[in-house]
Amino acid sequence: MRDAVYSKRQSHIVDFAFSDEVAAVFPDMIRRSVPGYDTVIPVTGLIAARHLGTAGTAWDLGCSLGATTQAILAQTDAADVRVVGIDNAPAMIERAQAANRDPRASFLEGDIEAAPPASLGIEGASVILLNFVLQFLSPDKRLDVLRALRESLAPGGLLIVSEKVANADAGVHALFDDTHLAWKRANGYSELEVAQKRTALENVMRIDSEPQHLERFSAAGFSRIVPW
Ligand code: GEK
Repeated sequence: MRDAVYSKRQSHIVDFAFSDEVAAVFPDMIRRSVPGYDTVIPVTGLIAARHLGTAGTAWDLGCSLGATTQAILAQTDAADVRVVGIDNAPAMIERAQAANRDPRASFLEGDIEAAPPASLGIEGASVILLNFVLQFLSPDKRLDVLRALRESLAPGGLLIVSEKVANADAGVHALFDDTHLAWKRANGYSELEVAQKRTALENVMRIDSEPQHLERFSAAGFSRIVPW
């Protein structure tokens, strides 16, 4: 279904939420809004599946409709692999559960910022994925969340993170930002849709620069940090 959530002029723009209206058009919304999404998801699925090998559990946090979960399972026939998707938006989890056909996948409603990983069942994880999710957590909670996730990885476990990043150089940042908006218009979003969505996301999606991310992974105790 085509995303038209911001196509009509709104007198008051409320903060963006992962509502039922958004969940219904999410695949179209994310493909037309996030450059690289159609590459990032299958490649993270491939990396995760290779790391899992013949057995183990991967946790797809902020799973939305389960695209990453399904990308992992598409890359492995191993019967003893499990993928658990967690999201705090009920509309996403209901749809992910309804569409799932793979008995190795399961989906749970849970808040990864509020709940310690063990209370969500995340323990001894082979792989944890955060695809475009950290950017929606409170900035002051991100380090604690990453620290707790590191502790819930099995020895040799892997955390895969994909994010929109800011550039520390304001001029370069403005250039990329402008290019991103042009890319959205090229994907069929009107000037009004682009502007209204931007306002709605202002307080909800707060992005960090790559050096901030690298420093935080290090502070959270990750020993090998590799940008991809
Ligand atoms: C994909 N990974 O298609 N706890 C759990 N989930 C959360 C939280 C939280 N505290 N905060 C936000 N979310 C997906 C795409 S979308 C990215 C991820 C985007 C969830 C939120 O409900 C939403 O489903 C997801 O994180 C972010 O591979 O929309 O740009």
